[in-house]
Amino acid sequence: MSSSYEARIGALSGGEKIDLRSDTVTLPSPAMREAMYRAEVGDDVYGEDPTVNQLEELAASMLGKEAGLFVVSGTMGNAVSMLAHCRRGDEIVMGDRAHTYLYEVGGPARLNGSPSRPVPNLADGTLDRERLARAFQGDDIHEARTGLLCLEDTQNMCGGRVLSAATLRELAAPARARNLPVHMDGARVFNAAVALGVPVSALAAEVDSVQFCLSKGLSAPVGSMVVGSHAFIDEARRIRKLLGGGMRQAGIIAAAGVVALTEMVDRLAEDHANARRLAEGLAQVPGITIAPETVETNILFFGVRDADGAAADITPLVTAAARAGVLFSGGDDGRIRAVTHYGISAAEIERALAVVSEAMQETQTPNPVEA
Ligand code: TLP
Repeated sequence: MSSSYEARIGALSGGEKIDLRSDTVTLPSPAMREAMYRAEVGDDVYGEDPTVNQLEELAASMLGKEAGLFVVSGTMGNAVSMLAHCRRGDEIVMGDRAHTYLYEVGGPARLNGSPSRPVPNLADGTLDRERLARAFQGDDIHEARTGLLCLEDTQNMCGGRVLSAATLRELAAPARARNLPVHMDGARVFNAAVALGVPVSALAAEVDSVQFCLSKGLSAPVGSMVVGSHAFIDEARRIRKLLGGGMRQAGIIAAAGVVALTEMVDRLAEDHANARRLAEGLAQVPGITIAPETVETNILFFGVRDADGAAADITPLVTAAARAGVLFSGGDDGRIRAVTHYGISAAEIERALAVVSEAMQETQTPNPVEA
């Protein structure tokens, strides 16, 4: 199976393209396809899909929680978690660069009347402690009551930064002092655990619930997991149904999730090494701005500067690199994001570096007619 299969994967991923836009572009491994083909299934809304049940138990035990829930996406996992923890109208404290704040369609506000209270994220992915301490509300009748604190590990928009167990504990403390629950958007929590060299349960132990993605670095085609206490997961399951997320023979996709958790965790270290190498190489390219020492996992951001050292437009570089087959995502904040993942080799990182170097020369050489 494997050689023609690998060739087909190559074709599906665009052949020669080196796609660094996100780890969401990962394709299922041959073992995942095989497991999906062979999966035993049943009606999961009746709790009768053995493969979904296996995945939920496996996720819960790896994270050290009582129970798990298979959901369609990270966004759904965070939404069911936020709604399960909060009463209607409760405010949710989170980072101002959190995925839950920026990129989840205002879910809690629309679905639960729950406003978000943003606290400034610091460059290291943590939160401004002083602003965090003042973010909790509800003593005064003018204020919405705070229902939940959300933390993100790794912190995507800060550059895949890792929050250790001790840091999570420290950030959770103001919520704990008020007896409030803490949820982790752990879309990439396995990257955090691998980078720290600790079991993922050590990070999960600092929070009440975790959402993590099977379909990013772990390379499953679909799905995320939510884990927490039995009572929390019972409520989350009801909300998943409300949102239309009660799937039926979902074992077909859960089977890939089981492979993701049993075979794809340790290899994340390769993605981290590739990201570090990419960052170090980029730092050598004239006109690129990057701090390679801040690259801890599989995400890095970099910028472009002009001859005077001022931030320059990233569009010419992103466009030229794409023409040469290297895809980055260009943010509207003037930064380019690169994400390493399953399917990107060390050799492809070297090729991407050569492409960036050439593209920089091309885009930064003054036009001789105008000069
Ligand atoms: N992140 C995607 C985009 O939406 C930005 C990416 O390419 O990084 N939490 C975090 C920290 C995430 O990075 C993402 C997706 C999610 C939640 C949402 O997961 P999905 O896409 O499965 O809904």
